[in-house]
This record gives sequence, structure tokens and C-alpha cells, in this order.
Amino acid sequence: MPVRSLVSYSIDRVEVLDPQGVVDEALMPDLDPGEIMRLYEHMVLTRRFDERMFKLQRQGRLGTFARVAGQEGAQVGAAFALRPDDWLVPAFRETGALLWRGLSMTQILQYWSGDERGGAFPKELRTLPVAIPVGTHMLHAVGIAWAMKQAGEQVAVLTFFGEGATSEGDFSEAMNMASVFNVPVVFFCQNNQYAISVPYTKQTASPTVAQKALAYGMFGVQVDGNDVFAVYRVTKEALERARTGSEPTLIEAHTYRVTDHTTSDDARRYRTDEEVGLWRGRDPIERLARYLKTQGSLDEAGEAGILADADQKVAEAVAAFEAIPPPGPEEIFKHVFAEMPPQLVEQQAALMARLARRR
Ligand SMILES: Cc1ncc(C[n+]2csc(CCOP(=O)(O)OP(=O)(O)O)c2C)c(N)n1
Repeated sequence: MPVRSLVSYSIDRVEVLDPQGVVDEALMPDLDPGEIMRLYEHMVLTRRFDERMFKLQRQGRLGTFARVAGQEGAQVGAAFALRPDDWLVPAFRETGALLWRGLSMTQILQYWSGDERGGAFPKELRTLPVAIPVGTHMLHAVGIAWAMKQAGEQVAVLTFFGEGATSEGDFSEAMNMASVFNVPVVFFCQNNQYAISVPYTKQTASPTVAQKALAYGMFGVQVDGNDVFAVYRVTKEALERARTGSEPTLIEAHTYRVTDHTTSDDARRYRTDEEVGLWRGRDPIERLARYLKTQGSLDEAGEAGILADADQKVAEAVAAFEAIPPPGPEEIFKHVFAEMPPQLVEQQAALMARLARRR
């Protein structure tokens, strides 16, 4: 009997904007100059907010949080492709995407200060809260997509996760169910090459994350995650495939986390300055700025104005956040159950009575 080849595969990598800021016109997505400027302003705002949050954390004015620096192109480019009626299911590093969806910086600060009221996102944003457990939320995304399909709503669900999350069983379950039930979901993996200190090569033996899609009968594609135009292009196409019931997609955005995993980490212990320097040279914001400058849409004064505007917005948000009275100890028991079970009610009463006795 002859040996027949049953499956062969290839995975595309999409790049539109090169590190010098030059675009491939044939692949350039349909964005008008105003939209491109908004993308840039938003990426700058994300970075300035991230930097300010880091300083607040170091000053003891904010809790532990996961920085986004280096991943603004992936996050903002993908979120930009969403329609307001689509759903976003984030992990824990998606500040740029959350801001784009309309979540206030004040609320984001509240969340990372440990105030659970900050985790209750406005319902109309169709954006799920931050998911700290790695990978569990991918299943929620599939569930929402299935519900949308049943309800006959022509919308898509986009879920973000890291390459580390692909080692969780939840990833496999979510991918399988999404394909078998053909639900309108887009899996967006930000492959920033480290899951805390575990590098990509110790996470998986697959040369790409994107190829994992093939095993589930799903479309998979890799994109330069520091190229906001390419990210927008592939995400927009994937969301359209989802909304029209064609098929789910796994997108791998190849990027890099240029700072620590979280404010509790020290990445110098597991990677070299050379490696970080190489990726700093591929910065998504600088790359877009180069493009805008060659187009004549940005000059140094314009750049400084955008920075100053971002800093002003961040300063106002920080002031508003610090003016919110912190939550009382009774809050510790809330926010997990819609209605607190009797044992939590009892524990809450015991704590409050004890604190009252101390006063
Ligand atoms: C189920 C679970 N296991 C372990 C952790 C601890 N943890 C937090 S982030 C992280 C690494 C996640 O890596 P990746 O999915 O690549 O996302 P990244 O942090 O790079 O954005 C781990 C192991 C967790 N939060 N949840």
C-alpha cells in the first residue's frame, strides 16, 4: 500500500510595517489618517499610563500589576478591530485594550489597588473582568460566543492570552469546543516569549503557536505583534470570519515583554540585556511614529503635544483615583458570590464585631 499524505500545512506570518516605518502598500489595511493618528495616540497613552502605574506601585500607592510595555501594538491593534457590540475577554495584561474599549484609567487603578469595585466593568462595554488564573477565561470566551450564536447575534468574541496559557488544558478544551461548535471566537495569543521566567522553547516544542490551530481544524496565523497595521489587518479579517459563521481563528502575535513580568518580578535574573535591547529596537510605538513622520503627519512638536496630552489625562485619572475613599474591611467578603452564603455573612459579622471592640 502506498503511503499517502493526509495533511500538509503551512503557517503564514503577516507583516505590513517594517521597523524603519515603511509599509507594504499591498497589505496596508484600509485606515484613514485620522484613525492611524488615534491608534498612535492610544498606544502612547497606554505606555505613559503603564509607566505612571509602575512609579505609583514603587511608591506604595498601587498594588502588584502586570505591565504592557512593548505589547501596545498587539493590544491596541487587535482591540481597534473590534466593534462596540463584539465581546472582549481579557487576561491580566490588557491595559491598552481595556482603555480602548472605554474603561476609565481611574477604574483600572482602582482594580490594581485591590479595590474589587474596580473589577466591575460597565456592562455596556461587553468586556469581561481581568482574569488572573492563567487560561480559564478562554473557556468563558467560547461560552459567550456559543451564547451569541444561539441568540442569533452576529457578533464576535476576542480573547487575549499569553503563550504560557497554551500549556493549560483549558486552551485545548476551548479550542476544541470552538471548532466543533463553530462559534464566533478569535483566540489572540500574545506570544511575548516568556511566561514569567519560562522561555518559549521550554513552554512548547512547536515552532509557532499559530500551528496549534491545525490540530483543531481551525485557521491559524502568525503576525508581527509589534506591527500595529498587521495586527489590525489579521484581527479584522478573523473577526469577520467569526461574525459570518465561517470559522474561529487562532492568531499568534509575535511580540516581547520589555519590562518585568509584574512589579514583583526581576527579569534581569533570566534574560540578557542584549536580548531586551534587540526588542527595544523593534518598539511598536517608535515604528508607527517613523511611519507618521515620513507621511508628514507627525513632527517633534506634534509628538511632544501627544505626550503632554497623555500625561495630563493620566494625572487627572490618578487624582480621581486617589480621591476615592478606600474600601472598608467588610468588602473582603463581597464580590465572589452574587449573594453571600451564610458562612461568609457570619465571618463578615464576626470581623466587624471584633474591629468594633478594638475601637
Ligand atoms: C492557573 C494559574 N497558574 C499559575 C499562575 C501564576 N502565573 C501568573 S502569570 C503566569 C505566566 C503566564 O504566562 P503567559 O500566559 O505567557 O502570559 P504573560 O504573563 O506572558 O502575559 C503564571 C504561571 C496563575 N495565575 N494561574
